[in-house]
Amino acid sequence: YKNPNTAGGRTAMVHLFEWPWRSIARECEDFLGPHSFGGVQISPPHEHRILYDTNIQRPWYEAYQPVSYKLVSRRGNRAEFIDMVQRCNNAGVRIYVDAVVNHMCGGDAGVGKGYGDSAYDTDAYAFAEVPYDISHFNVPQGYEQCPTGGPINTYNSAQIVRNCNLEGLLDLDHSQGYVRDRIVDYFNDVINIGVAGFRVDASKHMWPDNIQAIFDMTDNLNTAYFPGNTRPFFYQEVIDQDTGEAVTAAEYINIARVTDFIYGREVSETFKGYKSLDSLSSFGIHWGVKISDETAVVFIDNHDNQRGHGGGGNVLMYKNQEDYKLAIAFMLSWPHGFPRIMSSYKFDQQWTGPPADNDWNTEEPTFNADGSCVSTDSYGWVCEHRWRGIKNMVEWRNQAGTEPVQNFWGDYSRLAFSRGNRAFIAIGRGGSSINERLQTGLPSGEYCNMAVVDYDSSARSCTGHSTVNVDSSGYADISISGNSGDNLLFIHVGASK
Ligand code: QV4
Ligand code: CA
Repeated sequence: YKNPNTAGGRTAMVHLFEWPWRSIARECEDFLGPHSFGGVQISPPHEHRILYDTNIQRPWYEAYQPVSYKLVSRRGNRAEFIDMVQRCNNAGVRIYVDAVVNHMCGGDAGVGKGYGDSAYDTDAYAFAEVPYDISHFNVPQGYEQCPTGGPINTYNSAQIVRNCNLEGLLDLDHSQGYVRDRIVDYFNDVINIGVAGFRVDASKHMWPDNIQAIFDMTDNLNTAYFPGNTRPFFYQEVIDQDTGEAVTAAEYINIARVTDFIYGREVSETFKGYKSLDSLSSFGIHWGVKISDETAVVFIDNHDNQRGHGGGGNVLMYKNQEDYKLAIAFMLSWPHGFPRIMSSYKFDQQWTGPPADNDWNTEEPTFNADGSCVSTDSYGWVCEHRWRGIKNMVEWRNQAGTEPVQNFWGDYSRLAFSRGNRAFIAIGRGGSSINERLQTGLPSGEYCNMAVVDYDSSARSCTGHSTVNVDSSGYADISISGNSGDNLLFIHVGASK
């Protein structure tokens, strides 16, 4: 379950948070496929509750309140979902589903209908379309099942964390074969459509044995796109920041991959200047990061902690543009974990939903001539994955492959290294310039500095003037000013003149 099942050695994914399915299909064809992105984490595709009031309007987090497993959501219907999966797979880009199966919607919902018209009654714990009834939930089974009688009010008890309601969301009992079967039916439905894997939301709030049993009952991936007997990719959302909680990531690492929340915090703090950049030379499992290379999904920020919750605090995000770009570039350069790039929309309140018209139809991203997404200072899609320093680092990582870190050089605010003889990167933070003759590890040649130019592979030329000349012994003059826009330099064997 740990293999991301990417096509052709691709090594990174992007979370297109709240993007509609039709926009993702187009992005796979026009951008992600051509730029060698491995996959997309999509927002939850299942039917969800519709939340609205005049203060929070239509918050993004209604998506995390399931009403049924029908494929109809704010982001698109079943036909659009199928079309997206097909077109992305055909572009060599995998789809990973954000699966919310720990719970159904909040107990405050009452009687109503979900986005796809399916009825629910949370007082009766009834979800007609699945169907679930009161016997399938933990809290109604009494204090022996959920000792608080309702909410998760402490993270010091595994039983409370796993059998009580997270934020008032009605908690399912996964020890029951019936409940497992309904979840497996949902997983198999999207597997048969052609998805490659799943982010398993709130895994911390499910018992590892139950998760294992559910994963083991899933079908192999669709042979229209994947080799026979390919297992789905699973990565479990477990927030473990080493604070002594009852539930730890270690309980999940033998099952499938796990999201590493220490990684992003440590890299963010380093690029904010709390630690020296050259201390990153030992970054990874020996540095305090707890989850190993082949088990971690790594990221700098996610849709929760960029809003200050879900493990919150101290991570860089798009609002810290330059330091953030460098942190993402470092993540993509470093051989540890399967990296996920966050692609956001601008927000001021934590509940703000995606860019939308007056009827809450999500707006499709549109693009400027330079490929960036159209937005104003406070509104619109950010599209971090289209920033040149980020999109070209995805290709850099693919080119670096499994080569090790070599030729590490650095000090408090600068670093440079190569990945074997295939790729080289240099970073100068906070105005720290680099003017050094450094060993790049690369064969001699004239390489395009992909941090500031693009590469035209058919013409074998850079679409700008920034190049690096590597001599026959691998040395080159490396020069950056360290100021915004000129704080990053990277070259690889796939882009030389
Ligand atoms: C309200 C009241 C409660 C009351 C409840 C029921 O505030 O006191 O008990 O009604 O009457 C929202 C609201 C919350 C609201 C609840 C139910 O914030 O106030 O309760 O819904 O209506 C997202 C948001 C949550 C949101 C949830 C459902 O972040 O705020 O809750 O969606 O809409 C932990 C977990 C981790 C989790 C993280 C946020 O270990 O697993 O918290 N992260 C994932 C997702 C996250 C998502 C969920 C889990 C839930 O990444 O985005 O929560 O699926 O760290
Ligand atoms: Ca639970």
